[in-house]
Amino acid sequence: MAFELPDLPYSHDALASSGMSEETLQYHHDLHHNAYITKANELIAGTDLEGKSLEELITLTYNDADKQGLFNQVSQAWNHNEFWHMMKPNGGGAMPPELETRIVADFGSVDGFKKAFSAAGAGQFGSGWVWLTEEAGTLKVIGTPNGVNPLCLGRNTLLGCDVWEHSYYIDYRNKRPAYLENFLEKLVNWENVAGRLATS
Ligand code: MN3
Repeated sequence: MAFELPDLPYSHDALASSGMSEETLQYHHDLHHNAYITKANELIAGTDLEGKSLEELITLTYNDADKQGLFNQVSQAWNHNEFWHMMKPNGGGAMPPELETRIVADFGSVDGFKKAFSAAGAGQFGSGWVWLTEEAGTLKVIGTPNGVNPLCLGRNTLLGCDVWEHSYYIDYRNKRPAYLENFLEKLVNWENVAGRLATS
């Protein structure tokens, strides 16, 4: 069965007062995210990859030089499926205590984590993502190019922020650090992050 564009878990204007406009979500979800899904379906149709999940396709294509076109589409389809749930209206604020304890243990402080996340996101050259993931039981921040995500590296995905220009150019123009700061302070759904940590 072909992949379908999932609805946003909130209305298109729900994040506007938290620093992500209705116009950004119209472009980013309805056009960009939809394009990844449409192109993935086109590349899979009629091949022996039909019927596989996005997660399976990401793992299968990541290291296959002949399938990078498909990898780009399926990884970006999955990344955005997850990304919308990592934000919520009036997000940010305090973390659930069990998550904060882990963050403080591995980054020294919540502020230390935010600085590491913002620096990795701002420092990712060109298009990509910044992630919070776990490596051998320790929380880590990593930046990845294009559609690469922690699944490709055999790791869990706790939080991700899209740093492609299409994610911030309407609201922040060229100011990626301001977009990242707003993401951490006003958009992140920390309960979602804590839930991922508890089940991964
Ligand atoms: Mn995007």
